[in-house]
Amino acid sequence: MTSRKIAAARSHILPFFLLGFAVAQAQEPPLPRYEVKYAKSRIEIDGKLEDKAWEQAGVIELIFPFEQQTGRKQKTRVRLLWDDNALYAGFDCDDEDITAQHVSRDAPTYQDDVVELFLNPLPSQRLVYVGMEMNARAVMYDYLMVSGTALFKQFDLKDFRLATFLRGTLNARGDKDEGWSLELAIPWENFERPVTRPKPGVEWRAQLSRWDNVNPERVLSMWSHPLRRSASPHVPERFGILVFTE
Ligand SMILES: [Ca+2]
Ligand SMILES: [Ca+2]
Ligand SMILES: [Ca+2]
Repeated sequence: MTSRKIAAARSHILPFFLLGFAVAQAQEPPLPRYEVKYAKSRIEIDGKLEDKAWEQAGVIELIFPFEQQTGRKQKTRVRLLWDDNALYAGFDCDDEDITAQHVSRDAPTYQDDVVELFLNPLPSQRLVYVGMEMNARAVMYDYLMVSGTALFKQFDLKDFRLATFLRGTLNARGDKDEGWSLELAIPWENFERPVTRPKPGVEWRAQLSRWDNVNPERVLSMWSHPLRRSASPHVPERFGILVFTE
């Protein structure tokens, strides 16, 4: 093709390309928002979401963004709360077969039945966020993620409290379990300088996710759709918005 023909072809292609782009923009689902309410009473971190305070919190149900994953789609409900001391997360997982092998801090818990919380406490930047991947045995894998590629697992959260409660048997594959739940408290000190503990109206960014079932039936469910074909939750520009309220 001569350069003149290419230029002519481009002049036809360009408007269609722009149209496609505009359609893609219009269809992009908005980022989900969640009101993190102030806990009016004490939360006991025992893995059971039976504390009075949890009744105040709105419920997020994770979605299944990846059509190529054909394993069992088991539901997960997540709640968040805060108070002067900490951010609280409660995950409630339906699960017919609870499995988790890893038992030590920073082991690859993402290979187990695991729930994940990614927190960006400084939404003016998208370079760095804190990742927490917690399995059904209440084992924490925490790290700083930088640029979506460099994962610093020597980063350790201070004084967090974490517990799970299993409604079923762990790693006993022949029976039918009901599910498991997880409670987490993260003291605000972990984010201080440059971030301070939130005041009402402050917004942070976050993703919530869960890996479930055993290979090759692994299924990833999430809060905010990552708009990617590959099953990875590490898409910080698609993190949802947390709004702290009274
Ligand atoms: Ca509790
Ligand atoms: Ca760590
Ligand atoms: Ca499972």
